[in-house]
Amino acid sequence: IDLSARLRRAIEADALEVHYQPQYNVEDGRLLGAEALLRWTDPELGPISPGRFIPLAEQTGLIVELGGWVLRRVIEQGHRWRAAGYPPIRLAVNVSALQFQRVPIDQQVGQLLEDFEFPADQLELEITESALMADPSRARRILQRLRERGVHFAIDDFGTGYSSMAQLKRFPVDTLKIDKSFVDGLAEDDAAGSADDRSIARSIVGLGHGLGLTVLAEGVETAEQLAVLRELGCDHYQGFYASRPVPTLEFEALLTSAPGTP
Ligand code: G
Ligand code: G
Ligand code: MN
Ligand code: NA
Repeated sequence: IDLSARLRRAIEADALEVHYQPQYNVEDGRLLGAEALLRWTDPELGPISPGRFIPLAEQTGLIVELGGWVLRRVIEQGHRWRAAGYPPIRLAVNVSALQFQRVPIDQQVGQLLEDFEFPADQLELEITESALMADPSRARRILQRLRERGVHFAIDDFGTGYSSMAQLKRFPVDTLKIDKSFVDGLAEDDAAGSADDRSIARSIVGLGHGLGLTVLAEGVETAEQLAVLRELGCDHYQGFYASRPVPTLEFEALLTSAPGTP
C-alpha cells in the first residue's frame, strides 16, 4: 500500500505521536512552553519525517484530518497537564500553509478549546509568512477571530519570507520566531556570514520589539549562541542546547523539575 494510505491508517489508529520541544526565557532560563512536533513511525517503513509526510498530507487532502488530529492531541494533553496540576505553560502547534488555506482553523480550534475547556491563551499557533500572504485579508479575519478568544500566534521561520513591516503590523501576532538558519552562525568568529547572521538577528529583535512582539530564537545549539542572543535582547529560545523535542513522559519530567536552563 502507498504512503498516504499508511498515513491515513496511522491517523485513524491514533498511531502518530507528538513530541514536545521546550521553550525557555533567555534571561532567567525559565521554562515557558513547548512546540509540539509530529512524529510518525510506520510499523514496516520505520520513522518517517514530517518534512516528508506533511507535504504528502497536503497533496492528498489528508492535512485536514492530520491537522485536526494534532490540534486535538495537543489540547487534550494540555488539558490533562492542567488537571494534574502542572505549572501552566503555552503549547505551540504548527499550522502549514496549505492547511491554513484549506481548513477553517478558527472553527476547528474554537471547537476544541470548548471541548476541552482549555484556556485559549495557553495555545499558540505557528504560521509562516507565506501562509498569511497567500490571502492576507482572509488570514487577518481568521487570526482576528482566534485572537479575540485569546489564542496567540507566532510567525514561524521568520526572516526567510518577505513580509514587510507594514504588512506585519496588520496581523494580530504575538511572537516572531527567528529561523534557525540565522542562529547557526551567530557565535562563530570571522566565519563567513556570522556578522550577517548577527545583524539579521539584531534586526529581527529590533523589529519585533518595535511592534511590541516577543522574539524567540529557534535551533539554538550552543551556550555561545545563547550568550549572543542574550546580548541582542532576544526574549525566548528553543533548541538542542536546552533540549530536543521529547516524548510526553520526558516532557512531564521537565515540567516537574522546572525552572532552569540545563
Ligand atoms: O520536527 P522536525 O524538525 O523534523 O519537523 C520538520 C518540519 O515539519 C518542520 O518544518 C515542522 O514545522 C514541521 N512539522 C512538525 N510537526 C508538524 C505539525 O504538527 N504540523 C505541521 N503543519 N507541521 C509540522
Ligand atoms: O519549521 P519549524 O521551525 O517548525 O521546525 C522545527 C524543526 O527544527 C523541528 O523538526 C525540530 O526538531 C528542529 N529543531 C529544533 N531545535 C533544533 C536544533 O537545535 N538543531 C536542529 N538541527 N534542529 C532543531
Ligand atoms: Mn515551528
Ligand atoms: Na521554524
